[in-house]
Amino acid sequence: MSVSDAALWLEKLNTNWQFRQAGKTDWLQAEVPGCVQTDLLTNGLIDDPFYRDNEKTVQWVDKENWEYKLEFEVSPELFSKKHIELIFDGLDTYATVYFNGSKIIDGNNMFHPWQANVKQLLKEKQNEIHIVFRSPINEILPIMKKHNFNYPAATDAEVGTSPYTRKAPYHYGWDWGPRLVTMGIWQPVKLVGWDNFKIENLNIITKRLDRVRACLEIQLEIFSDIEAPANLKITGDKHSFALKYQIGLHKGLNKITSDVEFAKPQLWWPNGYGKQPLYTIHAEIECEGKIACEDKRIGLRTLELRRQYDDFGQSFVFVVNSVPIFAKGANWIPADSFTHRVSGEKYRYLLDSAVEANMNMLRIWGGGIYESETFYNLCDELGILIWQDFMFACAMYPANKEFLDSVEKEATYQVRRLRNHPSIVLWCGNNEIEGIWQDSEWKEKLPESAWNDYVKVFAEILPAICKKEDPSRPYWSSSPGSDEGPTEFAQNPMQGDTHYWGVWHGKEPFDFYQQHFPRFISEYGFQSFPEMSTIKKFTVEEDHDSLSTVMLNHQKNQKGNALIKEYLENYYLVPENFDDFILLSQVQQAEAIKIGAEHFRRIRPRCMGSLYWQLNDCWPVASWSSIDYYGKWKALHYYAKRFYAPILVAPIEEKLAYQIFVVSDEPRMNRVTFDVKIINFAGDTFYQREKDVSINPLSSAITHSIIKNNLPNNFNSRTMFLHCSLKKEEKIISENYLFFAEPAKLQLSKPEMVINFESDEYGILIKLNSPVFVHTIALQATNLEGHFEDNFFHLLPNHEKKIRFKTDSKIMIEQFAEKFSLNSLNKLLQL
Ligand code: BMA
Repeated sequence: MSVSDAALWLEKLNTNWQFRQAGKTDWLQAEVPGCVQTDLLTNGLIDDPFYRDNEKTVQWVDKENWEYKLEFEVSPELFSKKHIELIFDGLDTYATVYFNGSKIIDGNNMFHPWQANVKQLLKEKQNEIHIVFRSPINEILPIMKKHNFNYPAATDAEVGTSPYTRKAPYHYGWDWGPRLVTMGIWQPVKLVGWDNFKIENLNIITKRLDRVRACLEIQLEIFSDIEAPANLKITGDKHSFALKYQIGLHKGLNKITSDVEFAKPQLWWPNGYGKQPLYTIHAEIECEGKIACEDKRIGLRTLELRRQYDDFGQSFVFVVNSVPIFAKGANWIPADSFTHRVSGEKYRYLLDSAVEANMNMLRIWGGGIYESETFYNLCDELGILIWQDFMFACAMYPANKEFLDSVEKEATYQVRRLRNHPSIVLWCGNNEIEGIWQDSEWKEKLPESAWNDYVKVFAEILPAICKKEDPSRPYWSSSPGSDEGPTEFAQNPMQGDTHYWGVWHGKEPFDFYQQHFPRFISEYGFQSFPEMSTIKKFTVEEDHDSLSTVMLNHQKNQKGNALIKEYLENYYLVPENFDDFILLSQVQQAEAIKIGAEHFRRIRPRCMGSLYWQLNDCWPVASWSSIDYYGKWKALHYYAKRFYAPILVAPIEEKLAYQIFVVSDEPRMNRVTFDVKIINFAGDTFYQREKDVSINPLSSAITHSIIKNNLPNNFNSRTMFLHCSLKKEEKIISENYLFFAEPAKLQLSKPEMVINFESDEYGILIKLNSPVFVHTIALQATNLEGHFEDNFFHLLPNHEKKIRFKTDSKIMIEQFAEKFSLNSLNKLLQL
């Protein structure tokens, strides 16, 4: 299509912006997309809020007003268009926009675009956009004063203004996040010019689908200011279909629907169940010599949230293409306090890491942001299912007309934007509000109207929008929740999803996970510190104490560091050395979550989902994450790769026996060789069985039992352990351990390790061997770019283990050996 044919002309306005403190300072360079805090940082006007306890020194920023301006000219092509719109994809948040001196926008919600018709105001040269961002705190304080009660926000770290503002809740502080209340142009800005008509929307609905045939409904919305005949072309790639016909455009919104059918559609599957083929649907309209087009990428799958009555209550399982999927994954929070800094590479790295850990679902938690297109596109490509919360969390929200209108606009925009992503499988109203309402003093302290306000947003407006704009997906009012709409008991093990925090917040022992039988667990978690290389990035030597001001500022769960210590005292010991303490905190976290995750998988189909809290961090901090802010995998992430393996061998101690379960998420039958041993740390075998077994598809079953009474007389719980493995075609596909006593009670020998290095085209190969059992080996390569393919594993006596350190940079063995170090529980637990 040539330039003059295009009905639409777009010019980006993301460069040459300037900013200043309202009316006060000189104009300085600004970045768009961006925010005041990062602009101040780049201009050297504040210190890095992530460093030490600088967060405290930047709290003044959100109490001030800020101005942004841009002077620009436009091309003759744009200038000549009949209609010209200025579009801000996102303004954070209270923003008044002036265009060549005229006020055009009064923004109050960061979660949907703001746009204005600027045709009459635009000049070819010397245009100016001027925006005043008002402090989101000062904006709300007078409103709060007027009311006889305030809507509570459980995690707002300051005055509690957050529920009144449609802005990412975590900006106001969270129990893993700093309080950095941003302001600014957080999404791209553009001018869009068009003549005669433009495509407003392209939406594809799967009406019927199986392996034989796909029936789709294509919905196209065209806005036109002329009445004329037009040629329409809609095509799908992969030889699926092509439609061509004439329509008559009328003035206003033209809604066109077409049904298409084609044979042998390629089905889209979650990770682990098949491939993720994606179809691109292309719509093109030609009228009076002008052309407008739009593409949409979709995946073909059926979806059902199956809630059937059964022996345990009511199921809660996502069924994709008729296969019930055990959801394995974690909760996703924004990957930065300043989300414009999250690059495509960072999204890719984090989502690839999720796939490497055998995950197939992430929950986009409601205290953050609706994620970027890049994020959802990657999830579509990788087969990661998305549980999508709306952005409301741990607070009660007002429901006056202005607020409800704003929510309605936000939700309509987001549902329309995201509904064609096959990865998204659920719309959920909010995070934990129903649960907190029931369990806290809110119920007593707040007037009844506060609950009625809740009902308006989460039981009326949001479900109505979902039903209208996207009837293909289920709506769930709150997580945890026990029914579609508000319920009396949010947490119900018989139905719905649950959050279980007895382990950690409730100080319960790890094995209490095994006393819980949820239908779907969408949160459970345990904290640890990020690794030393990360800690060193925000500290100086004198901060290296868990009680130092700086370490406490990077721990937002008030009792967090004390809890980590308390659990270490119970299961391990509290090392005096800071580095060891940090490392052991990671081992402890990994072991805790492993106990939970394996239990939830063993009890399938009663439980059909395990999403631990949380995958990632928004800054360097002690938290529940399995990957830290700098992308470093904690011990938990290596563990997740094992406990989320498609086929898992998972032993458990019962009263009279050790039961060894095999859990399979594979939709096909498998033949494997099962092996179990009880051996001591020196390698002597006391019990062994090996057998070939068939594993049913999508199943969990006991494969072997060892009756305690049949154990040898010289059984010793402190020097022996159980090892089990599954082999397929001579390759170990899952292996696991069961210890008969807490780690601190085990009589582990001093490690005597033989370590050899070899280099190959992928990096360095490390070969480990030991005459005695080595419990939880932690490998480290200080200051080297690259990562270990495996880490935080056990080493069986006299069994060589090879691990590769993968790196792109050329490195000599001697250089590597110098930077390489190794730790283990054998060393850490020696008193
Ligand atoms: C959960 C989440 C978050 C919180 C986490 C850890 O319930 O929903 O609100 O960060 O607990 O306390």
